[in-house]
Amino acid sequence: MRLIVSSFLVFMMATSLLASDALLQNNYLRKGLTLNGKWNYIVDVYETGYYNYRWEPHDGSTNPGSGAFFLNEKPQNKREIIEYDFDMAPTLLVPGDWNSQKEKLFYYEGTLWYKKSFDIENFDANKRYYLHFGAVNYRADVYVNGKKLGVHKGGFTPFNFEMTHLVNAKDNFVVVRVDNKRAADEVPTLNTDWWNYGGITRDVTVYELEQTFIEDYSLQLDKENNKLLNGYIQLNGDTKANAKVTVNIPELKLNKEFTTDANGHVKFSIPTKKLNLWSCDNPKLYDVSFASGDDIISDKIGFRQISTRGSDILLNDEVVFLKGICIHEENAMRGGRAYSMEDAVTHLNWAKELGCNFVRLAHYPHNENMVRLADEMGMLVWEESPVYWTIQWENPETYKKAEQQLTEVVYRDKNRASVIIWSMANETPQSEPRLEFLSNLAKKTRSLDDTRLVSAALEVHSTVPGGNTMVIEDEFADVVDILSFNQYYGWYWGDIENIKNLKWEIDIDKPVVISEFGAGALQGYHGDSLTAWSEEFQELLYEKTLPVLNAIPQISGITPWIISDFRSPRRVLIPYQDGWNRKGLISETGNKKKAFYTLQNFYKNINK
Ligand code: GCB
Repeated sequence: MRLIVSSFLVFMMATSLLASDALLQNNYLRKGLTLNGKWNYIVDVYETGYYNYRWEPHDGSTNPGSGAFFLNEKPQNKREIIEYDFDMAPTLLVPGDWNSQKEKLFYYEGTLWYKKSFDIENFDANKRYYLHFGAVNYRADVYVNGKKLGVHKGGFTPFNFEMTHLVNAKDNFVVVRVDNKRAADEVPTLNTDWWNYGGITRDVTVYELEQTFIEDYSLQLDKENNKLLNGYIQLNGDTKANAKVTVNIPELKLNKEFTTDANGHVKFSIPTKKLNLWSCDNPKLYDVSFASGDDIISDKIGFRQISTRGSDILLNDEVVFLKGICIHEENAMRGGRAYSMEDAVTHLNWAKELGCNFVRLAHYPHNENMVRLADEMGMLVWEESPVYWTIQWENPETYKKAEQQLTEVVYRDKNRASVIIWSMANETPQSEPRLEFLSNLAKKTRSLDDTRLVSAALEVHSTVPGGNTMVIEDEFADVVDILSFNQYYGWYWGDIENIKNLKWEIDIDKPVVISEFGAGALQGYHGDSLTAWSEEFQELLYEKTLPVLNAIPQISGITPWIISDFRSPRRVLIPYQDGWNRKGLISETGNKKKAFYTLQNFYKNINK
């Protein structure tokens, strides 16, 4: 019994050390102290800063001289040897991946330590302090002033830790061990068609919070009644129970007070007068504020309904056709992961120029600037979980990682009107365990947010090898709200001239969105329209494919692959690829290929 109790305690200690704290809602508009900028770094291929020479982790050790990098030690006298020194080490910019900042880290996958010193101006011992990361790829072990705050895994979602007990006004330091090694049981897994950029890739911020503060809230239009707002507020802190909270929307002259329950939670519904609904043509955002005591948090929220009826997608009860394009989170022109509002402006302006009202953010959650800007621009958004290709379907730990990452992005973006689809996965091979895995993910997603649509990029097959009749034979099609599939007829298989002979036998009455098609083309390389890698071939493929897809009876949207060329280690063919997936409509130098205009023209003339 004693043994059981003590191993349980060890387990509890380990899990509480590992879990990141409850996420802060709307860190985007909360005021904070940015830790962006230069961070010192040490590349640690052999994990010297994490393990001793017997390969035992230093974690928890405060032993001076142990060699644990997170202690950020300095020699105390001229004889003392400490075999690392962050302050003598070079710097990397945060946010930013390391691959695109230092040539010798271009292909690096492994452990790298970051350190940043900081003071907290107007430090107030009566406040609470949180350290927030927009994203770190992939595993982050976070330490403040030599003590471990916790670990987070997952390269594309936010996390935060409370550090009230550790910080002071002056001379604080944060050390982060970042490890981006790919592993079979992680999400994504070993094999992807994109670059595994490592590092602290999004903003790092310190938040000063009241003793009891608003941790989370939601405010959305009811699915059926467009004069009813539903929401909740969650407080965090000692006085969270039976506390007064208010929701204020000045433009609607709406100011409501509610009282939280014993858990600091209150769920509410607020009848309103007629709302100015958010749509692509009218991306109306209301200023909304939530208050509890001295804590006031403001947001800009659009209200709209999204649903399906038969094979139609309805935005505010009107049929909408999704004129889309896929986007990777990469700024090829600067090089590296995209992270900033400027990057988002570049991508979404390209999409607007194409005539899009919809973007598929592939293949993982993108940074928050994208959805915030999409909210402002009236651009509809598909967000995706990094469950890609060959995940370990039967591993419950892998499932937990997928669920956690999806939960984190749903949590972050639930108040964004632009986001209409949660995608569970991309091109996953069929099997019973995979069906169970994805069905559980869909169930979890709907339990978190039943106001949006669920989909996944599936695959199509011909009924006989090389045949012309295309079907979706996938039981997951019964689970999703929108049937999406990727198809590469004319590129990976089939002769593009024959695409017109394809027959689509899709007997499920749901909207169909083609989540990918495309062809590689090296911008500036010209040939006749049968020459692979030429702009002309890509142009021809778009010309032939678009009308055929558009004739699928249930078609409700298209997102060709992809807005711009992106780096992929899988793409080794010189001179055409040279480390780039060339299916972009725009080159890595920002030049448009011919097919860009084919798609633009198609969207301009589409009568939907
Ligand atoms: C796909 C994948 C995408 C690839 C693309 C390609 O089906 O979903 O991640 O990059 O094909 O270019 O082959």
